[in-house]
Amino acid sequence: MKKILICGAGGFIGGHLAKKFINDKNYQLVCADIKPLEYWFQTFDSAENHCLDLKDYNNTLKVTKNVDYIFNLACNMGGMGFIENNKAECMLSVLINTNLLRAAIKNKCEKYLFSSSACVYNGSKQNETFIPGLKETDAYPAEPEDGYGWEKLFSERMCRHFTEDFGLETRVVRFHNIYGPVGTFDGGREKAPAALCRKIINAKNKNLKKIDVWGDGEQTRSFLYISDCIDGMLEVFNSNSTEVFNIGSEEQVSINQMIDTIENIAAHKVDKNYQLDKPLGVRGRSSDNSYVTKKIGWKPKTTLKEGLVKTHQWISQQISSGTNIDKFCKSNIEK
Ligand code: NAD
Ligand code: GDC
Repeated sequence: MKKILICGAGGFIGGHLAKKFINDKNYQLVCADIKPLEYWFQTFDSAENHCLDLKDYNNTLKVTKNVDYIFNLACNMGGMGFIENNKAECMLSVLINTNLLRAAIKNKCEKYLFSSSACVYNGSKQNETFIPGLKETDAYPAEPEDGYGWEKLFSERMCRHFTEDFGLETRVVRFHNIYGPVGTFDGGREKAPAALCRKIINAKNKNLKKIDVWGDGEQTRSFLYISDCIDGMLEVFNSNSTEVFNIGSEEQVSINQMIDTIENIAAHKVDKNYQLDKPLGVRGRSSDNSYVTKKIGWKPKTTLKEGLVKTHQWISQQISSGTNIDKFCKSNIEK
């Protein structure tokens, strides 16, 4: 039986990963997150749950004891509304990865995965809409997103050097805008798919005909559904390659096109109030999956429409029930 540690298990991707492992008798699951348990998006009583700050080395030593596999999904992050306004906070997440790597060596852990981001990609390659998909090599020459992107790129390289110098098996995945149910959809950390679902649901519920949209709506992205994210991460983890791989979608759309799709799902048309002073991020971004498909054999299965139907339905249920709104909308990580 292997012992697995999920760091950031109280979050969106970590919660779905924990759910994937919790009923597998081959694994003993340890979950760690800085949030109090009642704020975890998904909790499992049969897991060993720790509420602690992984920026602290002693805490990383504690949770990695006798652990075989580590998935580091812990990071103080969010959508553009968060990372553009909390650059230092985002960079402090480097302490999580650094201390987890040190603890992994100390506790002789077998394998370590780091969740990087498409925010490492060179900004000058993302100045147009509908750009060619970004290949893994497009991270250099380095010009990542300010703050958050630099931390991710630095931490990628730290993983590589811990493999080269200390022999730790590391895996690195570069996630491109992941969305789906059981994640943040309000409060400032939400990303565009959840934010726009929420705005259209609220407009329909209040019979409003207009929503606020950040930017001119022509900016483009690709969005990967959570189940594809989990599958891709595990295929990279179980591979024998220590290279960095895109885990993203190649279905590039404009924000306006995504809004059209959500309007059709919600059966509610809205006008858009374009707010050009809001955090915009890059002009265009999408993943090129040719390398990860060739080397690992993974590619996404879920179309944006299919994923948005499930995401819209779940957010709609949260809003109408009102039960767990705080859990999914209050960013309760202390500064
Ligand atoms: P999330 O915010 O839902 O989950 C991250 C979790 O880490 C949170 O529950 C938070 O409480 C926890 N955390 C933060 N600081 C901590 C600390 N010091 N100690 C312990 N726990 C701490 O984010 P997510 O969407 O699940 O992302 C998971 C990982 O994937 C992160 O590393 C993120 O940067 C990366 N990523 C996500 C996306 C995406 O679109 N969701 C895209 C690119 C990269
Ligand atoms: O926040 P995000 O999903 O992050 O924004 C995508 C685009 O949608 C931006 O241009 C944003 O201005 C626009 N947008 C329009 N309306 C809204 O109401 C809204 N809310 C939000 N949030 N956006 C809106 C992300 C990072 C992640 C991660 C991924 C990796 O950048 O925030 O931390 O690293 O990239 O791909 P995005 O895609 O710019």
